[in-house]
Amino acid sequence: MFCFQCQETAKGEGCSTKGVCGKPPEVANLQDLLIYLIKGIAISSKKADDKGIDQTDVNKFIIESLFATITNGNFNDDYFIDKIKEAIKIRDGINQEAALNPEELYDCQSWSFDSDDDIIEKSKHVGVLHVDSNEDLRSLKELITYGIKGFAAYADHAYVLGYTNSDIFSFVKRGLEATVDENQSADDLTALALETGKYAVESMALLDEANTSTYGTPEVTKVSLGVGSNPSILVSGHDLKDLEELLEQTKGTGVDVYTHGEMLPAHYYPFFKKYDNFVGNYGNSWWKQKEEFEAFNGPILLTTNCLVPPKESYLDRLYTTGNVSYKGANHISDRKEGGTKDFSQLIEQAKKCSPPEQLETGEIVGGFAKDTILSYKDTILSLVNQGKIKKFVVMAGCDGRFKSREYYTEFAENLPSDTVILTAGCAKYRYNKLDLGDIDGIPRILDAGQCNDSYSLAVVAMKLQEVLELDDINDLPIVYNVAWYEQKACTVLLALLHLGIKNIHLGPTLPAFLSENITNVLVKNFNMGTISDAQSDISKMIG
Ligand code: FSO
Ligand code: SF4
Repeated sequence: MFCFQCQETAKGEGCSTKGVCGKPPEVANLQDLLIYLIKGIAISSKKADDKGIDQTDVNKFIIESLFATITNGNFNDDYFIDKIKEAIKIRDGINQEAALNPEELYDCQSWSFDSDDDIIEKSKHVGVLHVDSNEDLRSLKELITYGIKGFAAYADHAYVLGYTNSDIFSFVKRGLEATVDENQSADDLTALALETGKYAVESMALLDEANTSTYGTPEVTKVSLGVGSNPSILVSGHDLKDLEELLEQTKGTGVDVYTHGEMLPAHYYPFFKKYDNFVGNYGNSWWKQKEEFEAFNGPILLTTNCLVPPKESYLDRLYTTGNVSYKGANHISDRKEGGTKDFSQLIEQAKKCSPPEQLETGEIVGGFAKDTILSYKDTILSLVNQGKIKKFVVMAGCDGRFKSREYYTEFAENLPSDTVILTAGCAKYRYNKLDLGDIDGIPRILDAGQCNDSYSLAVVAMKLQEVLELDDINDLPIVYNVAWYEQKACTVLLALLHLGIKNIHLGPTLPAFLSENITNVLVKNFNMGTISDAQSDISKMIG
């Protein structure tokens, strides 16, 4: 195996024996093979689009498959073997319907497998290092692929809520095709990486529309951190539709529901406030889940990444759904057309469990998505004009388990009192429980929501640029200190670059998949850099 798609990759170079995330080598290889086949399907499906053949099911298969290979999502080799078999059927179906000649398309178009062992053997020879020997081209191709994986996740969430955009699907196919096109130069691929950012913005905008149209506009909300005395279910991941159906099914059962990790922002949506048993947030970001799931005592539902390979002690209480899977955990099947998922097994198990052990008390405040922040626009501009707010610091992105991430707590704690943090994603857990106070009523930490709600922060920046009549978005009093971990953060980064934002500090380390030359291109064109120590960075960024 070889995988270097996330920030925690072994030695900052690549995982080659087993993932630091716990991904077994067999699963890593099978993910490589699935991605390889998906690239072939993208080529065929693009041609079928051109012939006017309906590709709705194929589009869905492509985005779900890409999403399933994101870090910390799916650790189950059987899942990927099934997906690979399905991919072969889908590929042959398109080629037949569109009368395409597989020989002329891509080498994997003519592959077929006689057995699972055959699939496993083939999967050992299609990894990123086998496919491209030029480090710079490989680096750009991986940047594009990870950017597409990231926004495929957002497109999938929007899809589940009934929102799609054909331009996004078209770009997914065009982008994936380019990553296997030997005629693409480094310049072509660099342009395509920035174009990936355009579709990252569109996907986040689509998901924002899907979420706000379905669940209302996020509001400023206090979320309880303590626990009650009822048996309970914990929901983690990012999928709001799963949460909706779970809340509907737990109504009146005496079972409470808590959010974990990236589900925290669900509390900000008006729709979910009607459920009396939706009581609060439990624990922190994804990497602390082993202790927190143990202490929760009740069933835990993982709707998307980030899953950490579980301890035996709570495996029987762990439920996966969607494209999350772990051998030995329970799995809730997908909803049938027009139906809902069936969470009765979790609810029945919850009734037999003890209430959660209390980890914290108190509450935190969030819900500062774009409409809320912009409703304070006049107050904020007046505080900026009076010099009471000197800088906004965007600290969106992901959290991670490495000690180096303590930097972000130290950075937030030591920021001058005339700065305001804008955050989204699980990066927030490094500082969202600090008491940083407020500036004339504006809290110094404004949480917009999940990682995809980084879109909200970009919209706020664009709106402020317009109001202040600035020619360049980089003239705003906003600095960017973004933490990344997995491929959704790659998509957020590409989105920011597409919007012309420069001087982004990306940490705690730069991606291992970027070669020195490609890193230099980003430094030269966007003045992108990484972090050093908190105090020096504060002096450098805030002045
Ligand atoms: Fe975090 Fe995990 Fe949301 Fe990611 S929970 S790391 S960027 O999945 O998607 O922020
Ligand atoms: Fe390693 Fe990250 Fe890949 Fe997991 S996802 S195998 S930690 S690079």
